[in-house]
Amino acid sequence: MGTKKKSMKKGLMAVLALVILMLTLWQTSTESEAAVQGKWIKDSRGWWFQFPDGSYAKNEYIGGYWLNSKGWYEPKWNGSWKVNSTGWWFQAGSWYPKNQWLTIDRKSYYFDARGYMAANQWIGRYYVDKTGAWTKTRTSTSPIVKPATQQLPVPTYPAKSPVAYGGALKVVGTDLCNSKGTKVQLKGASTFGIIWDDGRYNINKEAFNTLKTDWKANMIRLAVYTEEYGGYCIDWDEVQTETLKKTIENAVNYATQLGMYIIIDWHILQDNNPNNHLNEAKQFFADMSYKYSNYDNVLYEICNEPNGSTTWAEIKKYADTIIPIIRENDDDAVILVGTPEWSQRVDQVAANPVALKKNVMYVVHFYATTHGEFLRNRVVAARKAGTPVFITECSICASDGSGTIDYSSAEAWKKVIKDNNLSYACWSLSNKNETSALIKSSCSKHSGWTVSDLSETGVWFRNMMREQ
Ligand code: IDC
Repeated sequence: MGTKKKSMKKGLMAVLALVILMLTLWQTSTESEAAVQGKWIKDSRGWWFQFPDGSYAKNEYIGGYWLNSKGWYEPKWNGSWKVNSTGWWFQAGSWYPKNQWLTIDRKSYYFDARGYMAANQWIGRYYVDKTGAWTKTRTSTSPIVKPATQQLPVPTYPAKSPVAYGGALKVVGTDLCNSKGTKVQLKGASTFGIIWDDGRYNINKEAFNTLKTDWKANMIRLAVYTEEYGGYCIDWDEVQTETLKKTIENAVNYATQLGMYIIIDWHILQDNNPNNHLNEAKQFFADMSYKYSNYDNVLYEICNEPNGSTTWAEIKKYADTIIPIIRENDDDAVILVGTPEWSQRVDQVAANPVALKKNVMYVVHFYATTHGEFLRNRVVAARKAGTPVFITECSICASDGSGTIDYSSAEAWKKVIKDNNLSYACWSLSNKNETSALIKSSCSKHSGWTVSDLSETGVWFRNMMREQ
């Protein structure tokens, strides 16, 4: 019995040794596979590294050894990767790269101001993946429209917030999904015109937080009018344009700090056709998409409500101009495209959708008293035909933003929204004396609204958001 046990033990040891040997061999072979192809060569001047195609390493690290601008190995710069709880960096003696690119083992890495390796973000025109290696460059060598903004680094969202859960959104089939591909519903409120007194003071972090915590909203839509009074395309003096830009920046910051999604809405209206301010739109979306290319929570609505005689073909032409500009800077942000007749013709899209379809949705707006069954049917039919639909603006009164509320039409819309898991933003976060204003005109608070501070419309939407 004793000897049998001993020999069994011996056998086990032999197997174990074999496994260890195999593992070691496997590891060495994968390591050598991962190593840079080429060979070290020594001549009278010193060491250099030659690649299989005959060229040689210059201004880069190979296996921790620095090859200088002439291609010679410089022993004093020997370096290696380091990691701590914040991230990775590369250390050579007391030196480490900061605010710069560095080529290490044939891959380009970017190191931020503190020296940490950047990952999953755009650095100017270049994208670094999760390993930190540069993987792609903006589509054209010089941008279609040069952004006049600074690019911001990847922000942090509060734990357990909607954006911390949802991440970068994507469109799968006709549905809006989170980064893992599970269906999501964005719901929230649209601001009033961002410069208008009846709503501008409600653009503050506490107000957004009231919507988030009390209404259960996960999104804000920011109405940047283009041609109406105070619009972005109106020839105002410098200071006022700067005020608009600052308001947009503040709003994005508040939403980001709360972990909410935010739609930047190019609110065309009296300008009928988005092509009327094409140049301004090109620059605006180049600026925004560059500035926020590292923000997973920003969505772009490129034309609120084309109207008058504007056709879908004209809107598509506009969209096919603006979308590539956004895509140069941000290849996955969700883009929302308005439709003819004040964004009611989602039914016209399927026959001729935009060219770059990835993460694009089409916009429908409803005002329940004016827009009944016919528009609900269009929404359902459009989805059946393969068109992703997003309701970026709606209310339960008439389409002039006032008049009476049609509760039964409103309930029917609620059902369509629920049945199709549609995302929606209600109009608007203002206390103007009109039915669509969510706050009573007698209420002068700019955040922390209680139910008694809300208009009938406000109460209805708050209930709906808390329910679904
Ligand atoms: C309305 C505002 C109103 C303002 C007007 C300016 O509610 O106070 O005077 O704009 O033209 C929309 C538009 C939205 C409208 C809203 C109500 O997108 O800008 O806001 N509406 O008319 N489409 C349908 C209704």
